[in-house]
Amino acid sequence: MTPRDRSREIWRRALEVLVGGVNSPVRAFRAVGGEPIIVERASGGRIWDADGNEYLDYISSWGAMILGHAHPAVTSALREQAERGSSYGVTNELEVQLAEQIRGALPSMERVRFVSSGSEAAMSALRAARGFTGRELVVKFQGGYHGHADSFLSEAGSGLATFGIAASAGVPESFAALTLNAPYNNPAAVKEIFAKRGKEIAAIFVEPVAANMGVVPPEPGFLQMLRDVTAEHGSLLVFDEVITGFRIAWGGAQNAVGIPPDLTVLGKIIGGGMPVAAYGGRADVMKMVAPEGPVYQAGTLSGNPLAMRAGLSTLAELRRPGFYEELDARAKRLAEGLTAAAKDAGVPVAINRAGSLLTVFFTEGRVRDYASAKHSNTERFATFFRRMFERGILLPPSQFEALFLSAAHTDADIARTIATARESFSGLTAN
Ligand code: HOZ
Repeated sequence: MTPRDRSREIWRRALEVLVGGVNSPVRAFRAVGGEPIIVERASGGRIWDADGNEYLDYISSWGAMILGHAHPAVTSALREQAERGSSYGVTNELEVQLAEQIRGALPSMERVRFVSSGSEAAMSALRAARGFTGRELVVKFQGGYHGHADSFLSEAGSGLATFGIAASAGVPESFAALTLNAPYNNPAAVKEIFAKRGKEIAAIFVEPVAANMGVVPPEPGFLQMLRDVTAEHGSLLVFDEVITGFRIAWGGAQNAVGIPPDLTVLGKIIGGGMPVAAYGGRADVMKMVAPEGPVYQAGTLSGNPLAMRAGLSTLAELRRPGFYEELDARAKRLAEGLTAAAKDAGVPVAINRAGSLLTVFFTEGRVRDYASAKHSNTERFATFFRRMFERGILLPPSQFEALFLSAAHTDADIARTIATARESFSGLTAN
């Protein structure tokens, strides 16, 4: 590692001009201490800071870069499209093609609407659910994260979990009262909420594999129970697949579990690194959205042609036979290696994995919901993070996020990560 002088100088300027030095809070590294990485460039599974230091990157743009950075197919598609115009503000065939690809992969998405971020997609899906049902309440899960719209900012995961923000300021109390939180993987709690207020509930929003309190897979029967209870009460089931879409399987987690939601929220991978998200689902529900219906939602850059090209070229790579099997096999090796390394060092950890998503929780017990995730020793996590970082491995800078493997991470990268973790676990319980 060369001294991070230039990075430090840029960070100092960032603090003067950007809020907290960043454009999204989790980038500030506050939960792990030290100054954050300032990126100069990225390629494959690697990222370089402003001082030329190289890191193996397991943030992968929070999952968007499943092919790795600057994949040649995506880069050349972007280059070609840039010559043809970067924004039209009117309809283009690329939007139709990407929607067709998505519907082909996720048949529950009978109609699709593209937007520019996962937050926008989740917010819009909730508005459509409220418009369709004529109901106001939404049920979400403690530690779940559906972006930063007002309705989703209580007991939320991701940055709120990282910074210990129980509920965001600035959300009117009357809005917050419309959101009901249940513990993840707890069917009895959900049934109780529905028994009391089922007729008022527009929708349940759930990550089919929770990945914003760290990775917490659903227990057998949990998602089916959500499907059943929403159907029984005339509410909608909304799967937030911003992280799991096209990651857990071709299409998303709903294909892996065989449970079709009424609406789906997608983001990250479908944009191939460009700002794209989508919501969609049952045609009768999506018919509520303007111009077909009275639920208004719009966007100048929605369906942006550069973003559509990046998404189309990414999905084409994911269709390669064996893509998910190979990625999962490497993630399994990584999880097994980390488990063994922690055990040998006498560090109690719970490692949760779903496909190529994984989290090393620094806790003794099983992690099956937000309460158990919060038992983690976050100081120990921070020390582990810093040791890995100093040795050239960039992990997500929070205990409550997923590590994202990409297809660009090689077997040698996995072996190096495990060996580095072995060094970093050593003596950790002394902290
Ligand atoms: N939604 C991302 C994963 N939790 C975090 C990205 C961000 O907040 O910047």
